[in-house]
Amino acid sequence: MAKKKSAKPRLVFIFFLAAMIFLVWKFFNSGDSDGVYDAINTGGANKESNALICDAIDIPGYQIAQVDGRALDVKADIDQDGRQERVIMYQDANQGGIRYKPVILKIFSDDGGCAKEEFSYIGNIEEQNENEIGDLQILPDFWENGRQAVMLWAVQTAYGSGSSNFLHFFAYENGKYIRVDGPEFSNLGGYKLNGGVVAGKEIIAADFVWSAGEAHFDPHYYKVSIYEFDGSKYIVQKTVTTQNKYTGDIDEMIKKEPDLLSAVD
Ligand SMILES: [Ca+2]
Repeated sequence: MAKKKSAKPRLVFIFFLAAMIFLVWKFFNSGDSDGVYDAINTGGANKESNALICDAIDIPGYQIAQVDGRALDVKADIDQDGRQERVIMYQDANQGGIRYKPVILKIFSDDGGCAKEEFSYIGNIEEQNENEIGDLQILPDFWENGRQAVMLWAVQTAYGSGSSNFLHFFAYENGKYIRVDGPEFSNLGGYKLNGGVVAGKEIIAADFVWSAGEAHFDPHYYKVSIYEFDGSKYIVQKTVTTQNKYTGDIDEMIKKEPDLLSAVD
């Protein structure tokens, strides 16, 4: 009777031990790459193909650009789907201080570390090579449509005394990323977002007029142009030449000559 009873608990114990060994083995074998992809692809779609569409952030020969020590690698929900995109500005990695290659802007969706390239802009328009960067900013509700815009101030320079400057704006509309070009100005000129709360509604651009006898960096008369956004592009509303000479500060021009802004609207 005692023998009959002792066989069953032993079998139960062996089965229990085998189950524990299996669970421990399973635990230590779950941390492989499949586990990582599971974490990335929280949507639960075909994980094999999703894993393959992660895009490289690095561009050979390029580095992430910096302006005043600030890396131009920012997160913002540009397409307003509730998830942040990663906006990265790249510049030629040439360390000699001279950059020949055009700047590149890329927008990635960034789902738990799996970057996917959604948009790319290469700074080479109308055969002009934008090889340096003045600034990159994310601007909220830029055109009063609730959407953010990425503003790129790109610069074409041969590292002499002159340069050409270009403003580009990128936003997401009707299912795709769009580019809207703003004013162009020289290195002695400048721009001012003058739309108030709706920053992109109006932009003032100023550029110098070279008069006889003036040196490059002397004060100049300026041509001031008012650009207004018509819903899809910027249109010059008026251009006025200043009465006084300036060094390029638009606020100073407006303060001294408020008439520059009149007759608009
Ligand atoms: Ca988004």
